[in-house]
Amino acid sequence: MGTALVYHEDMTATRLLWDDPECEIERPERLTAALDRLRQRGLEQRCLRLSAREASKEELGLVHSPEYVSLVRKTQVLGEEELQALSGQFDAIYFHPSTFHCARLAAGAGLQLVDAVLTGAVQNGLALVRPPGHHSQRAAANGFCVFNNVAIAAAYAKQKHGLHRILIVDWDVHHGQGIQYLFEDDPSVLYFSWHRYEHGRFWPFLRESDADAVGRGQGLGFTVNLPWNQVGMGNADYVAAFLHLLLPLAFEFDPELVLVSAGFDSAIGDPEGQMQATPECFAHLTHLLQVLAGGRVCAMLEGGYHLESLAESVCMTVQTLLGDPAPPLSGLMVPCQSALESIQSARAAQAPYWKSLQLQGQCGQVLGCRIPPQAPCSGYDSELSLDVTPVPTSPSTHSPEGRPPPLLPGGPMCKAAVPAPAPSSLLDQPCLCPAPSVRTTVALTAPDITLVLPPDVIQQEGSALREETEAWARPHESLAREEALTALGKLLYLLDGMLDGQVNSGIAATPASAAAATLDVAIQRGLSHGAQRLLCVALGQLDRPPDLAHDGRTLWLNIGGKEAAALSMFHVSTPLPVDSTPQLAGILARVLRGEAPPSLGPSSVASPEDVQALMYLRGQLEPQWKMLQVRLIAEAWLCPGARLCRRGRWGGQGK
Ligand code: Q9C
Ligand code: ZN
Repeated sequence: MGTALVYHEDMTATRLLWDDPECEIERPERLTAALDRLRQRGLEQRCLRLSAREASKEELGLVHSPEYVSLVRKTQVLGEEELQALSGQFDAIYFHPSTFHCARLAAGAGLQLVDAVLTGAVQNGLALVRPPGHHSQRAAANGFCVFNNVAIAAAYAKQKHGLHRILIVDWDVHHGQGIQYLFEDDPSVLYFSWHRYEHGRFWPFLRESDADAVGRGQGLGFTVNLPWNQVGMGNADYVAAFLHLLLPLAFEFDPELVLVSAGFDSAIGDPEGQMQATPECFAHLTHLLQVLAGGRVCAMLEGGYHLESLAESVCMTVQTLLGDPAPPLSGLMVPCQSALESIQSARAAQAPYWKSLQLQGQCGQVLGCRIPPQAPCSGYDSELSLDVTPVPTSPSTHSPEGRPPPLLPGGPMCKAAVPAPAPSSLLDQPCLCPAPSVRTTVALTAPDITLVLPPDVIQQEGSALREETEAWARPHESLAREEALTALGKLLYLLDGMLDGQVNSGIAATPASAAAATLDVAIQRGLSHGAQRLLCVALGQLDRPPDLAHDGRTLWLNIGGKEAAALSMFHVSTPLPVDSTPQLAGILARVLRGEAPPSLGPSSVASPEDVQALMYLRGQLEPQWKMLQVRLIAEAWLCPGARLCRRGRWGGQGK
């Protein structure tokens, strides 16, 4: 459906006219650097370009007092000394004769973006604006922010478009206290912010930036603060914050629109943030938000002061909004202790207001699980994923930093990431892997499946050579039948297309009786033809268990399996109910093509048995899979359910 890019050159006009070390980082080049890089990457050209308009007095009045708007209007005619004097009345603010015009364009850009998304002209978009907005308050400029662009957009989406639930995700490294103040008693706006906090010793030094500020009155639980108490937070910490805190609440909230206060001072290299997340991380954060609100995501620039890091991160965000797959993340995906403490304290503060957190609070920990495994296993990055039953399929490839390169030349790996860049050059080596030209292919023509597919999915004509297919099929009795053999030939051809980087994803149908054998072949083929690691997700029960090599290269997840069991950290099954109707193939195809999944609706509570099964599995897997860890180790020792763990099948063996 498309991505809007809202911009106006006039927004480069406002700038600092006097000496002020605190404010000098907010400069016009921020916009030009981002835009130039978008052009250079061919990303700007792929967007629907919209010229920003000025927000009206009434629109600014949605969140600001008329007196404050008049005050800012008057700065247009002030001389430099008067501008400087007025600026001094606010914290970290400069005014320029063009500030009022720029700030009205910045707010107006957000409104245009919201209009474009909510009228269905585009699916999502980014407004490249300055001055930024999230620190600005009803009657005060603050922290380079004059009008609160994102807050105005939220109020406008409620008033003009009649929305009832808006999620604001503020990934800027500073606390958007302006947005918090404006919506703290409003349950229709869920505000999430992470920010450098250092126990209150970082700007803006507010008590109300801490995790225990959760909103007031009707808005209790609709302000979510995640204070980072150390600098150096990286990809794993950011992703953990999304997975363990933001997303559970966001799914339960079920927003109709997602607004992003997209500050990139939270990225590596930024002098303000001092954090370590690489630009690719913003592709993943964006991607994680795209599953919400039917994919209606409006991002608006806030901070970001390292021009190179900013430009790269903006590209990652836009590229993902456009539907390109997210590039691999560098580094081990292990959140640091301080990040876990912050996430846990925010979860504890929010737990009274959110069912999704209450469920996860239950526990089934094992004392034995606390012992570290022999091999330090931490992150698992699958390069290929197979999703099976009722129809097998697959997306996404990567070669993360520090991992061995693909076995075969010409594999799907991002060429720029091989060989792995030195840690210091993370920013100099943008991942230039082009998205494959074919996004989704249908390999097999089972008539009932073809029916539910989107019309523009490409039907695959090709098949692997007959002899080769027969050779792969030979060890498997269930693959002897002609029908199964034909299906296998098409699947092998699809796999090769993916491993060569020509096809991004695909769906193949196979006879149910041959499902397990087909998967065995697909896994073997994938691993012997260039994939380092492979994720296999099976929905429902197969005709027999898979034949896994247990070498850690295949991660097997059976949803809707017989029982909750972790046979190893690489072989997991849960008994959750699965819906495997033919329509599932249609939804799967749309999502693989990059469409947003349908909203899950107001959250229903999982059954106690399902929750128990999941908690049991989490207890089993947490010691090996560091990304599952949300509790502190000390806390887990005290956990009353800990005794359960002694029954863990392999939790206590790692000594
Ligand atoms: N070194 C935005 O990013 N100065 N505003 C902090 C601490 C103010 C940041 C000084 C930073 C304002 C939108
Ligand atoms: Zn900031």
